[in-house]
This record gives sequence, structure tokens and C-alpha cells, in this order.
Amino acid sequence: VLLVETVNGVRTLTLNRPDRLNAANDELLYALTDALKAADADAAVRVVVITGAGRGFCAGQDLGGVSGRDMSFTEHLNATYNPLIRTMRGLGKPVITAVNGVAAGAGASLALAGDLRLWAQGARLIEVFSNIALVPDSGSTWFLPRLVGYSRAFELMALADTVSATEALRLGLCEQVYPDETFLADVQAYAERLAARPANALKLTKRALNAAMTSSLDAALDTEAELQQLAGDHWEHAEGVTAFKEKRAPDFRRD
Ligand code: LHQ
Repeated sequence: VLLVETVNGVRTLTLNRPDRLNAANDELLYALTDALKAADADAAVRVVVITGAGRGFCAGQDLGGVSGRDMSFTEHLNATYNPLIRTMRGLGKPVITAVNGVAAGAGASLALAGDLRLWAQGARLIEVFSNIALVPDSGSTWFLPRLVGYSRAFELMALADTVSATEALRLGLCEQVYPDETFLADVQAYAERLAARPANALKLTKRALNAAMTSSLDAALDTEAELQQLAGDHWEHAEGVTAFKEKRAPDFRRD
């Protein structure tokens, strides 16, 4: 259900149920969460990419196994999607969602939960939940209004309209859009640029940003002052300053 590959410090996790547009079952969700934790623990991994096999990114919950009467949705979310989303945002490494095709329902939430979102031109996102009279879950109600504002988020959720890649770029739902034909190579090149950046500083930046998303300015200033000490005490900082003085590129990949 999940393919795992590492190239030049970039670990790519590929959802692999292409005939179902990578709709998620328990096995896939547990495998993805475990693979993220393994990537966090592996010093050879500097950046994680999540993408989908075939023409879809992720069509959300596999509806084949779902009916409101034979499972607790609350328990299901708490056991599967919620730990996944928390693991992504808590990971000490950048997580890129490489949205190769349609992202729907919890698959849209997964696409939005990346620290960085790169889309193929043919990708699209649908907050499809209201089509089956459900509430957006797996973080969509948190991510989407922060990206597009309350009313646009509600509109997308209430009408389940399809967001194209061009529109996603305009709305700020993705950072880059690449041609379908070169998508994976473009994602890899982008991820390798990120992998050359100072890993400790990015880990601390991610921690500071995630805290700031829900904090006051006062608290953010305190967090910055605390984390800046950790960054400044790290060898990366010495390397950055030395490289600047020596008029050369810093080497942040030496460990
Ligand atoms: C699928 C699915 C799918 C199974 C396409 N399952 N087979 C919910 C409940 C409980 C608790 C936790 O949280 C959740 C969260 C959720 O994610 S709710 C939302 C669940 N997802 C959906 O409702 C999306 C359903 N799919 C669609 O609306 C369409 O398939 C989209 C818009 C994603 C893509 O449309 P098309 O490009 O036209 O593709 P298609 O519909 O022809 O799908 C291709 C195949 O994939 C097809 O199978 P088939 O055997 O006919 O080729 C679909 O049945 C299958 N598939 N999504 N979620």
C-alpha cells in the first residue's frame, strides 16, 4: 500500500492503491504514519515527500469499508487520520505533499497538511465531505481557513467545488505548480534544494511556526528567543557564519 524510496536525502512515500485513486484504508494510514516516524528517526533523511501512484493523490477514506452504522467515526479518526496529521506537523523534518492528481476528502486534508505543497498542473482538490453529508476532517477545518480565510473555506466545503492547480496557486493552497510530465523530477529537484538547507535550523523554524499559528505575539517572541539559542549553539550556525566570511557556500550536509 506504500512505496518507500530515498534519493539524496529525500525520502519519498508513495500511496499505492492506484485503482482506488489511493483511497485510504487502515493499512495505508498506519503504514504512512509509521513511515513518517521512521523517516524522522533516520539521520540519512532530510526531507520527506508524500505523493500518490497513478492518476490520483488520495481520494480520502476508502468508502468501500465505511458505513455510519458499523463503525465509530470518532474512534476511527482518533486511531488513524488524527495521529497521521499530528505526526506530519510534529515531524522534525520538512514534509512536502506532492499532489500529483485528485485530492478529495481526507485526501485533501492530507494535501493541505504538508509544510510545503507542490502540485502537478492536472491536480485538483475537492472538499468532498458535504457530498456525502459529512464534516471536513483530518485537519481541513484548521488548515483551509488559515490559507484562504473563513468564508472561502466554508464555500469550498459547502459546495464541494473542484479547485484546479491554477486556482490553488492563486488561493495559496500550493507553493508551486509543475507540468504533469516532469512533476516527479521537479519535486525531487525542489526537495533536494531543501535537503541542502540547515536541517537543525529548519526543524526549529517549523517548531516555532507551528507554535505561532495558535499563539499570541508575546508568546511567539518568547519562543523565538528560546529557539534562537538552540540554533545559535548548533554547528550549522558556525558553518554559516564562517562560510559567509570566507565568501563560499555553506556546507550544511556534513553530518
Ligand atoms: C474510490 C474512492 C473512495 C473507494 C474513488 N473509496 N473507491 C470519512 C468517513 C469516516 C471516517 C473518517 O473520515 C472520512 C473522511 C473522508 O475522506 S470522507 C470522503 C471520502 N471520499 C469521497 O467521498 C471521494 C469519493 N470519490 C470521488 O468523489 C471521485 O472518485 C473523485 C472526485 C475523487 C475522482 O473522480 P474521478 O476522477 O471521476 O474518478 P472515479 O470516480 O471514476 O474513481 C476512479 C475509481 O476509484 C472508481 O472505481 P472504479 O472501479 O469505478 O474504477 C472509484 O469508485 C474509486 N474511488 N474514490 N474514496
